[in-house]
Order: sequence, then structure tokens, then C-alpha cells
Amino acid sequence: MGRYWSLLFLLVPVLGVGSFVWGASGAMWLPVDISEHGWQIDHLWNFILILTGLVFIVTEGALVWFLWKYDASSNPEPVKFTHGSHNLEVVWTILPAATLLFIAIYQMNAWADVKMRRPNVPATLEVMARQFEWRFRYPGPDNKFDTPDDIYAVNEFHLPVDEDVVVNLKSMDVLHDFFLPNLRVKQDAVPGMMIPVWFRAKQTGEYDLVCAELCGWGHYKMKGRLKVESRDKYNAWLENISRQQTATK
Ligand SMILES: [Cu+2]
Repeated sequence: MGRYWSLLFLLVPVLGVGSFVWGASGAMWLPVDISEHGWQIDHLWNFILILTGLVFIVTEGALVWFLWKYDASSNPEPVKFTHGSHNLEVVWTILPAATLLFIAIYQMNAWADVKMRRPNVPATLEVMARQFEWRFRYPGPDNKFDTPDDIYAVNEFHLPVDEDVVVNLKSMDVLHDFFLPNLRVKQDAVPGMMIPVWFRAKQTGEYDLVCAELCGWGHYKMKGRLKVESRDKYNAWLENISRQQTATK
């Protein structure tokens, strides 16, 4: 056997890269992106994946090559140790540092779009995360929160398509995370803070809302549904809930 053991290590990069290629070529890749800004996130994800993938292939290749070349049975001479190379150390410090600096600058625009350039529209709804459900509150006809005509929903919420949406995100108890995979939105809900989140859905349909922060024993069941629909249907839904609420008052 001898050096052929090193081929076992070759399986790691081959199967590792292979599973990514297989996943990406089928329907097992990222969830469908229905947001306006999502392509930026996906682009960064792909860019970083390819970059780290290349480094992975090169380092794994080097590992296997060394295993093969310096196998004990074909190298009877004892090992000679070296106390390092100053030049090499400098190179492998500067290269990753420069790469990280490049990514930091390259992603600035995406970050600004998602976290800094809030559209100039009033908040569409307030999302209150709690153990273990999502509570939604819409301002109602007067467009003001904390008034008697507020509209409430739990675990299912609706939004209009092709409109800027601002969500005021809060938590009632512990850390949660408001994650809409199809909208490429993921934001922690922090107790005591109101964090604005914004996005624009480009496609109608029904999508998942999940909690992406381990928040207690019932974390697994903390899921909701988002229905993106036309302005008319959205208005009708709001009216319908509002009518039910006033009927039970
Ligand atoms: Cu949670």
C-alpha cells in the first residue's frame, strides 16, 4: 500500500468539490431569489465561494503531493527540520490580509444597500419576535402604530409586490433572527432595540419566514409564512383582518 494511502486524502478535495458542482448544477442550490437586492448577496456569496474553493483545491493538492512524495517507505533518509522562513511568513500573512481588505472594500456597496440606504417610505409593519412565534402589526388605515385601528396577525403576513417595504423589527424576550431566505434578508431581533429592515419583493407567491437564531427549546417551530401579492389582494387581506378584529371587539 504505502504511498497509495495518500490517495485517500485526495478523496477529500475530489468529493468536496464534486458535491458543490453537483449541488450547483441541480435544484439543490440557493433558494429562488425574489428580491431586488438579492443578486448582490448572491454575487458576493459566489465570489467568496470560488475564492475559498480555489485556495482549498490548491492547499489540498499540495497536501496530497507532499504525502505522495515524502512517503516513509520510499524516503529512508531521516527528516530534516527547518526553523521557518521569514520570507514565507511575510508572504502568507500579506496575501490573506490583502484578500480580506479587497473583500471588505468590494462588498461595501452591497452592505450600504442592505443596511444603510433605507428607502424613504413609512414602515409597512412591525414584526415582534417572541418565543416561539412571529407577531405582526400593521398601522391600519390611519398609518400610525399604537392606535386602535392597528391590524394584527400571527405567523402569517402579507406584503405587496414591487413596493419598497420597511419592517420595524423587535424582540419581546430573547435574541431571534428574522430570516426570509427568498428575499436574502437576515437580521437579528434584539430585545430592547427596534431595527429597521427593508427589501422589495419582485415576485408574488408564498415564502418561508424562519428564525435563524437558536432562541430556546421551541426554536425549530418558530416559522412563519410570507405571502407576496398584488396591491389589491394585499389591501383586501388587510381589510378582511381588520373587519374580523372589529367584529370580535
Ligand atoms: Cu426565535
